Amino acid sequence: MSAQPVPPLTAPSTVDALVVGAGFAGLYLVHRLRGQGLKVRAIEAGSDVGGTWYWNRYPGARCDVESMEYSYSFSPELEQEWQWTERYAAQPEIQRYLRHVSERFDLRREITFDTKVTQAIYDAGANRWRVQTDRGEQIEATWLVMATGCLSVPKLPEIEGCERFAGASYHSGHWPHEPVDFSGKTVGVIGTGSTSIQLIPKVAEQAARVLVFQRTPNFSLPSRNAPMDPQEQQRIKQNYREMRTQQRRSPTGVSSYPIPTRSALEVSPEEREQMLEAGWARGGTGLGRTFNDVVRDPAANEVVADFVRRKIHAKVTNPEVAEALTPRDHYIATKRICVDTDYYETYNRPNVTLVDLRRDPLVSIEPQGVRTRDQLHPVDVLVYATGFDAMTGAMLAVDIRNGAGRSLRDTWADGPKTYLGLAVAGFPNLFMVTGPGSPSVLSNMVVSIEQHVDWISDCIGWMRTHGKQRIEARTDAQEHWVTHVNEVADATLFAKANSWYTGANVPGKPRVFMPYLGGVAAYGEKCAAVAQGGYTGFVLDAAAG
Ligand code: FAD
Ligand code: N01
Repeated sequence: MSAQPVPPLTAPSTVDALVVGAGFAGLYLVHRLRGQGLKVRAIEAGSDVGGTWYWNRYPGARCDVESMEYSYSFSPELEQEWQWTERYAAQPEIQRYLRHVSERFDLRREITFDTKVTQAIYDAGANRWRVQTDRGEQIEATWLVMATGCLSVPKLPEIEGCERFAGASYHSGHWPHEPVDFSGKTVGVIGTGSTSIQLIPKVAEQAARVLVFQRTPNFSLPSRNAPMDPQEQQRIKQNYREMRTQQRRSPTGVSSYPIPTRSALEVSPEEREQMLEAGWARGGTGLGRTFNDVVRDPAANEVVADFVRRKIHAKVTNPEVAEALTPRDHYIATKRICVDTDYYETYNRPNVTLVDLRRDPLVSIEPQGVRTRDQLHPVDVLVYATGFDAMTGAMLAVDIRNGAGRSLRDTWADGPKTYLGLAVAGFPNLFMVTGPGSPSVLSNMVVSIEQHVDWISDCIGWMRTHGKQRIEARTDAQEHWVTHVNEVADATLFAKANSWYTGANVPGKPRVFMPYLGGVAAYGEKCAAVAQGGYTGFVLDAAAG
């Protein structure tokens, strides 16, 4: 993205709050801030609302937190009127839901679509953010809230020759709106993360052949997705308030996961097996939370990893393929655990071939297909399911500068530092939703988004009633928070994995464990205490820059 401002075509428009992004976070921000009497505008790069669920339209895309939990809690009426049709909603349904929210709460009139924010410069004298868009518009705002998403910047692989490919190619995170027809085609899929694990079984049903190019196998658990049971839906609706309270009191923002109380090493092998079988049968990511030490103790982790490895071998009929699909290079649950419908079973199909890039490394993309060291694999279509520049990518794609002219890119050159994942020292009146240093991607994100939006909106409301204009995180409070985030991460096995949580998937990105592992409940209490203390750790009305 260009850092050069485009000259404004019109006089700057002025708002109280500018929201960047119109996914789950941006929509709720518009609703909350406008409800407090602020003049609000949202700018969205896409042509519609939805964020993740607008962009990721690949076959098989769906959530892996159950639909009844992966939804807004702010409106009991909305909760009651919306009917989910599946245990885990698919992308079209989630996008329909978000469109419904945007219409029901009349949010669209505040949103400008097909427009990217390219630059935001804080004018200390005026206490205003001067924001530039790629359409040449300048907007001035007292408050700038980045609701730009943790997984919204698709990452293409650093493979030589991508541009030479003669067939059609797609990145999963930028999928076309019209359905892609794979009939009769040989399709190459690069990557085997959560996205591919959802996509491959669907593509294999249609395509003549699928070649899966796998560099690192991942652990995947069965979703047990099913049509929503109307009685179960009704039961949850009757108890929604209680469920929402449980979500906020839980470590992950998911009320249906039991909070583990026992070590994997303190139960007998027979009982362990029964507990793991129960988690496997229940479906979803809850299996990873069967014991309380899975992400802390390598021996406990091995108990769960070994169980899943045995399941992979039981599902895949060719033992060589099964072994190639079996992760042995990282602790289970320290990379985002995947959830699937018939992923491993798909490798029993005659039209699906696994290309193990650890044995035969990928060399280049050629006009006809994918070249590995040992051979050329001709394909008609290429799917890049190669992930995202996660957590910081969208923030840093915007040229954000403070009153002293210092950019966020320079400020975060050694990795992101934030106070509570909400604010950055030196950047007044700038907030992030689910920023690095908050539970974000390690939680049910809708719960974390609502908590952040409520905190930000309450903060702005408090500032206005207390006659304050400027809020800025203190450097010492930020340092203290960053140390705490690191200490919590270092006490686990998470930081040992080469995952996007640490930026390891983007060459040159500083290796920092970005999300906060202290859990949704503990984190929420800390944020609430900061607010109740009159925004401790922040300087109010501080000089900027
Ligand atoms: P997003 O939905 O990413 O929205 C951000 C928006 O900001 C985007 O529309 C983008 O276009 C816009 N934007 C960014 N930069 C700019 C700019 N400079 N100018 C203008 N607009 C900009 N989380 C879960 O908790 N459970 C799940 O089951 C789950 N499933 C997922 C499945 C997939 C395929 C993916 C990719 C992610 C999934 N997630 C899941 C994470 C998901 O991203 C969040 O749950 C949630 O949708 C994020 O909402 P958001 O509004 O914060 O960000
Ligand atoms: O991306 P990823 P994703 N050559 O980064 C491979 C959420 N999500 O889009 O591991 C060959 O996980 C890379 O290989 P390696 C969820 O939070 C949720 O799948 O680097 N391969 C890896 O296999 C998730 O974690 C759902 O060796 C290359 C893959 O590409 C996040 O989004 C569904 C390569 C990228 O995997 C991202 O998931 C979908 C190269 N040069 C997404 N470069 C749910 O179910 C990269 N790869 C809720």
